[in-house]
Amino acid sequence: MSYQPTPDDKFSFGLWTVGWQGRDPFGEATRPALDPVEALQRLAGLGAYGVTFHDDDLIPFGAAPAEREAHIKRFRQALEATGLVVPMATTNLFTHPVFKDGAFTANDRDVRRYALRKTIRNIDLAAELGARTYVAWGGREGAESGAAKDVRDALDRLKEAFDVLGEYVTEQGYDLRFAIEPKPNEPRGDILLPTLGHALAFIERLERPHLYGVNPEVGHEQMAGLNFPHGIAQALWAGKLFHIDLNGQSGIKYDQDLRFGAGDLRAAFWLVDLLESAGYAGPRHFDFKPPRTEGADGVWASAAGCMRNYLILKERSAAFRTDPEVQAALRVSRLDQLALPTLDEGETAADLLADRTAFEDFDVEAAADRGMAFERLDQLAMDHLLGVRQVCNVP
Ligand code: XLS
Ligand code: MN
Ligand code: MN
Repeated sequence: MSYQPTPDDKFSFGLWTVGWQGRDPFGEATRPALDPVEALQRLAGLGAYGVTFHDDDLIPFGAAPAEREAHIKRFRQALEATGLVVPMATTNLFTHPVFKDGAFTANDRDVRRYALRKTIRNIDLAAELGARTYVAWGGREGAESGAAKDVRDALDRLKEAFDVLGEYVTEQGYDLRFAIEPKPNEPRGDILLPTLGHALAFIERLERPHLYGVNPEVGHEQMAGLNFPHGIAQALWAGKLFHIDLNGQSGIKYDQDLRFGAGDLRAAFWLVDLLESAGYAGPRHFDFKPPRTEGADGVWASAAGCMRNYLILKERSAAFRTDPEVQAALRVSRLDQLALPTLDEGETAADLLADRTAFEDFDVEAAADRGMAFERLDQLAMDHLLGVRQVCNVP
């Protein structure tokens, strides 16, 4: 297999990813600015299908209307020339100092109103460009100290903001849904909606819950020590996986945004296995940062590596799932039983209480003695991941 991506793989990249100049809290940029048009040409050449952007990635903050239009026109022409689509767009509500205390939850009311206007302006552009998902990452919605933010009031304001945006897209008739992106910290000491679970619970309190889902990022959940594939499984189970940010992270530390497959490789394997077996149909979106050690060539090698690693893991997962020994091992570990309802169809709690085999006659010790055989199953997965088992029946 060549692991050469094609548009059918639905790989997309943020303009801010390949365009990252390498500025960090301790050092200046190590790379020159990248023209979005060049980014599109290079990404299309590598086999991507889509490109995403924050408003300010495309149009410099504060650009006059004519300048804004010129940037949009050039971008549209590059989209047409390359055949790339815009599946998602988002708002930069974190770079300018006006957002230092947040955007939708800033203590200052005028800042909150400005943030909503900035977002709505880019939602109009996103809809014009055919985006179906609008991501909202609230990086500055948070605090460094206890009294600085009344979190319950802030959540009221966050709900208010999303309800206003939901009302707006509904009234405009846009075919656009929101994907909330959780992150525990960075740049704020603590960010609101820090994990997938917080975001999923929040969505249910909104006026139009069907319009909102999540955009989980690999590294963000792993920064909190959480199991990313488990979180994704719950988002899928809830019908809320609207979008995904793929990258790599090595444990609980700053947001590394490594290329996909770097960092926790086993989590990446189980993630691809889950997305592919669950039939996730959305974009495979990379939100990574080519390390600042890289020059221009390294940027494209890093972007190509994200897609290559996804395709390798997809192949490894297919080999794992179609291996007859794995299928037998799954049965030995009783995964087929987990898929069965615990009560029979129509069986009630009273029926369960009347069933002596379920309790009075149940051999607790014998059941406790049964091993689960998970170690053999996991070693089979490991062998497939490491490529030491012969690949059989790969579709
Ligand atoms: C930052 C986030 C950001 C969002 C989009 O940590 O990942 O890049 O994906 O604003
Ligand atoms: Mn990140
Ligand atoms: Mn992200």
